[in-house]
Amino acid sequence: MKKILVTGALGQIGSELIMKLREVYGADQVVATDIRKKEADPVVDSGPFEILDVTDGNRMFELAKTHQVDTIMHLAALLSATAEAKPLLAWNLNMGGLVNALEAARELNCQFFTPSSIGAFGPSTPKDNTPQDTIQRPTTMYGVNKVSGELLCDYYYQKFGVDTRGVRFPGLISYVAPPGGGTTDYAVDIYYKAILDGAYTSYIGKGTYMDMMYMPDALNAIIALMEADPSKLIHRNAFNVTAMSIEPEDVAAAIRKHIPTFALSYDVDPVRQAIADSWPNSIDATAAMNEWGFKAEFDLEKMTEDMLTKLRGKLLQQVG
Ligand code: AKB
Repeated sequence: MKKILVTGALGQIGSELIMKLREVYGADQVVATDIRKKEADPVVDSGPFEILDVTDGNRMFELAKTHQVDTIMHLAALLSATAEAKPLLAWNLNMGGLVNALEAARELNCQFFTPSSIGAFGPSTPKDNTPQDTIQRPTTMYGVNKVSGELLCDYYYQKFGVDTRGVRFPGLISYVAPPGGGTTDYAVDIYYKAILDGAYTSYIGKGTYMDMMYMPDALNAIIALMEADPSKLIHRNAFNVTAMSIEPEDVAAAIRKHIPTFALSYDVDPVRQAIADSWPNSIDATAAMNEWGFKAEFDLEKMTEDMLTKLRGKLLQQVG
């Protein structure tokens, strides 16, 4: 990776990935793109930024060509709950954007990364320690997009030799940019509410286990996979990665070590609960560990301490 174009740069992953990539590869080497531009945003101000609607394949190609990139990281996509509310938009944006990005990578001979998700699994998938290679019959539009995306990336590698790589991300927790429209978002919201109100009402029910990961581990995973020796990669796209399998009570207990009076209650949203119920309780990341050395540094306790400290600082800054 020498010069990288990133789509969805102002989203939850992009906001932090851009800054990390600029730190590692140089500010001018990372072209951030998004459908909108934010004023006074570090992503916009710290290096090249271009407006890009990922459904516009010509513009995507032109931008990648003009900036002479050798790597495309395609992040722009609707998350699971929004995709369920707007399935046709999700198909058009998630699949249209992906095929445009893959085409640009094919024509310009770029290395390629796009994230899949635990959403690529469904109710008939083994729920515990879900294997890397297993049944994938998701029942959500997001899941259908993710499985199709995994297959499409495999196809571009096998058919055209595009160096496609990807992971199946669990819920990602971070204090920088909030996620939007995901099923796992409760695990971010809970920290904001713990600091601001000392209490949180969860839309995901008690005892619902899902995999999660802290953003610094997710960023390191992306770079490690992209830098990995290709001869060692058996799976290439859609590696299971995870740092913890947790339910709302686990997060509450970790928060109470810092905010003892924190109160958790429930008002379950049937739509997001149904999505969560169709996903694994925990996934097996052995293939990622063996093939490219994946390792997560943050467990629930370490993440909670860091998250509360950093979020407190951020919220105080916003008030002051
Ligand atoms: C979502 O909840 O939609 C995402 C995901 C797990 O892909 N965070």
